[in-house]
Amino acid sequence: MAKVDALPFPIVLDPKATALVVIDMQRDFAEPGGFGASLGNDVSRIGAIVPTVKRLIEGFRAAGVPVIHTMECHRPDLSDCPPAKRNRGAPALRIGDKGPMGRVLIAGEPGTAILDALAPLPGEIVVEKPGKGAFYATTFGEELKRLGARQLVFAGVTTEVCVQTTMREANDRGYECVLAEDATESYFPEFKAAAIAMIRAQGAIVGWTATTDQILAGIARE
Ligand code: TIU
Repeated sequence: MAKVDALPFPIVLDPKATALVVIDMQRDFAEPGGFGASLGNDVSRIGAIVPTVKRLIEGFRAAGVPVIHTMECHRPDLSDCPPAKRNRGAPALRIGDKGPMGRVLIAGEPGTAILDALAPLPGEIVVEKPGKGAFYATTFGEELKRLGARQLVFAGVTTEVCVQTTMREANDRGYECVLAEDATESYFPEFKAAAIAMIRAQGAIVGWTATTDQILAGIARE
């Protein structure tokens, strides 16, 4: 068992029942010309966590603990994109529009791909999700059951949108969730800080938070 010096108190992870879930580390959120930028965001903050996310992924691979990747994306015919999502706000490019990296947030387009540095290895689970949470309209829940996972470590973007939504969904389903605080990022530093604080408040009401070093120290001890 792997004791992690998390907040608000240590958590013991069972590497045989743990998975790393890397949320939406896609070009669309990290590079100019993608979905994140189309919403008016400065995407440069996202690229800065890539080396840390990579270290986390490689540590889990080395420890033989499964790594799951998610991607927020839609079918080319947009049949899984609610009009309310596509029409929200006044983005420079809407979901499905042609941008400099192909059609925004559409499965298979260059801009929708996971960043090269964090590319899934053959055999790793990749969950394509139409929502912010990874459980909605996907096979994520079944994949976790198949793996026998009960504890989930989270990384990726953005902290208060897809990461927090998925952690809340997982928490409600009985999973123990740990957020790698330096392997997640938001376009809004104050939202990242608030999400981390609210996740671990009230005795880990949504889950735990820990640094990548703390998590890997626990996992690697095994
Ligand atoms: N806009 C924003 O902060 N995030 C998203 O739209 N999706 C994810 O968080 N992946």
